[in-house]
Amino acid sequence: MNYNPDYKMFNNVKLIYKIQICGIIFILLISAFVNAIPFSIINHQGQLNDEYQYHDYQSMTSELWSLYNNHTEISQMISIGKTYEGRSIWLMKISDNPLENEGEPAILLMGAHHGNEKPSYESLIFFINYILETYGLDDYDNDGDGLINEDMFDGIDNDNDGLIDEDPSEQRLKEIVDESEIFVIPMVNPDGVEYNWRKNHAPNYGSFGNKDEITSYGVDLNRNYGYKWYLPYVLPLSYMLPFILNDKSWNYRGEFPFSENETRAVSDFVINHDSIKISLSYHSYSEVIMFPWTHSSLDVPDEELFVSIGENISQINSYRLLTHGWSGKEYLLPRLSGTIGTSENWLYGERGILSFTMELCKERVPMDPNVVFDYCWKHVGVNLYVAERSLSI
Ligand SMILES: [Ca+2]
Ligand SMILES: [Ca+2]
Ligand SMILES: [Ca+2]
Ligand SMILES: [Ca+2]
Ligand SMILES: [Zn+2]
Repeated sequence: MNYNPDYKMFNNVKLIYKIQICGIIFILLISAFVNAIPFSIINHQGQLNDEYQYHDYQSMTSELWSLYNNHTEISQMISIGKTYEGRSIWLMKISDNPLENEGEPAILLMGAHHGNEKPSYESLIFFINYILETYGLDDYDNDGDGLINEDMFDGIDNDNDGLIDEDPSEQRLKEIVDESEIFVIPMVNPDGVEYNWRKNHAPNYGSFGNKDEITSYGVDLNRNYGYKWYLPYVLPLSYMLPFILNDKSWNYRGEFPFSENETRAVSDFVINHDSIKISLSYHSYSEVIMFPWTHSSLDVPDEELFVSIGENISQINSYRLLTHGWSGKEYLLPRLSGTIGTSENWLYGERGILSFTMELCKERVPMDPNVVFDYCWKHVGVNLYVAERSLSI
């Protein structure tokens, strides 16, 4: 094993015992959930009229432990660090031989850099659930139409029955899991999730850390990654300086690059795992797919590769691939309006990882269960596609 000391594999036997008892209840709930989902999505029956119940940090943690305990042959729970308020930032590794570092092509999936963007982690919890519960099953007829695997994950209605991707291949899923390593951090910012707000919840002592008393709380973690971090001082107007430099702003980027526990936890993990080829960082909302640079309208060196992967993702989830800024005019505004300190910029600029921003949904937190199932299901397909694509990079 090659993890640095921060990455503690949890081995508290007592706790695991307790969780196993809770786990029995959870397993019943989860299996009902998982089995019900594909059909409710596929049939669009809309029988669940109640508002969807999103996870919180505690229910996610319990569920991940329970899933891990039931699938230790292909998963590993790792704490990559702790938040200011002491919550573990959980990473689920999914692959065969999970305790070994096999150096297989890897992908990194992240949610909740912004704590109030609930779909970003919900879709990843769903994904973990689906993969762990499906792995190793024989090919089966998911939609009960008598045909097996007639409509795979590709965003296309392969059998022309009006339903999209309703019966994917279980064998293909197993092959992808066996050949790659899938790292999932559903909640990068658990403190933000707890407070249901965008930033983390570490205290600020003035925008430049020069005050004696707490002036506000929280840093926008997706402005805190250290790539070309000082650029705004050269071109201040393009980079929303008043917002990123003000500790009370929702976009406050912190005192210095990687000043926050959460961004350090992610970057330490990435630096120690150089087999990561592609990353998807989930946010909500607006149904778009973006990629670097976020600070510039220049093409990236791997522009064609980004566009080709982005177009395939777009085929699966029907989101718009944003290649040249919000203005719709090439080079008028940089992608993301000149955003400094994003994980995408750092992952690609420093680590060479093909990093995408995924903006889920048409609203920040949809409450209609059918809408939730729909974006969750689509992005199982997206995540599997990306894992498979990483094998040939
Ligand atoms: Ca079928
Ligand atoms: Ca199937
Ligand atoms: Ca179909
Ligand atoms: Ca299909
Ligand atoms: Zn966001």
